[in-house]
Amino acid sequence: KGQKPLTLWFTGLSGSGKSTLANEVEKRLVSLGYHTMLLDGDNVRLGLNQDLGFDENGRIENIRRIAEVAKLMNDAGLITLTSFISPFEQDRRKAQQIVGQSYIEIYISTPLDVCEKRDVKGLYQKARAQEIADFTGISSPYEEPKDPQIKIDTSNISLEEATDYIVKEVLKALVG
Ligand code: GGZ
Repeated sequence: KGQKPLTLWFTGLSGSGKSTLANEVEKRLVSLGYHTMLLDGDNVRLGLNQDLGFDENGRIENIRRIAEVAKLMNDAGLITLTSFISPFEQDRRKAQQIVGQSYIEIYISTPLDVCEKRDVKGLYQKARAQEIADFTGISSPYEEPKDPQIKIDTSNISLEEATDYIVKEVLKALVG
């Protein structure tokens, strides 16, 4: 089916629900007949970007390369979903420039205390114990998006509700 390429740029803290939601949104789009590509830590940080760490320069280069890949995927006609913390405003603006008009920012605004309580991977505990350096929200900043196209806090809603909301907003961009 003919489709307009988009890059759905998920941003938010570790544990905010980005990757879970990006996965669900992708499934929903695929079931509607769209062709997609999901970029996340598992397929990018462990491969293409395995030379990069979590200091400021590592994150800047991480985001730049992801934006370039998203653009290539868009050029191939795919809806790209990216799930990275992308903590710096300047880098998100650069990503938007690289990707161009197809860029849609989705801020998963689940607050730090909720993310820390979830602590799915035990990383916040390690960061508090200073076993991990430069941990976003603890020892490295997260600059809140000022004007995201879509914003959702997953603290008090189900995965299904959050997915429905994002998909509804994305479909507006796809048909509009
Ligand atoms: C933040 C870190 C760090 C540090 C490892 N700070 O919850 P996760 O595990 O699966 O997601 C986090 C992921 C963040 O990588 P990104 O590529 O999204 O970050 S950025 O956009 O800022 O470049 C977390 C894990 O990697 N992780 N060390 N110090 N998250």
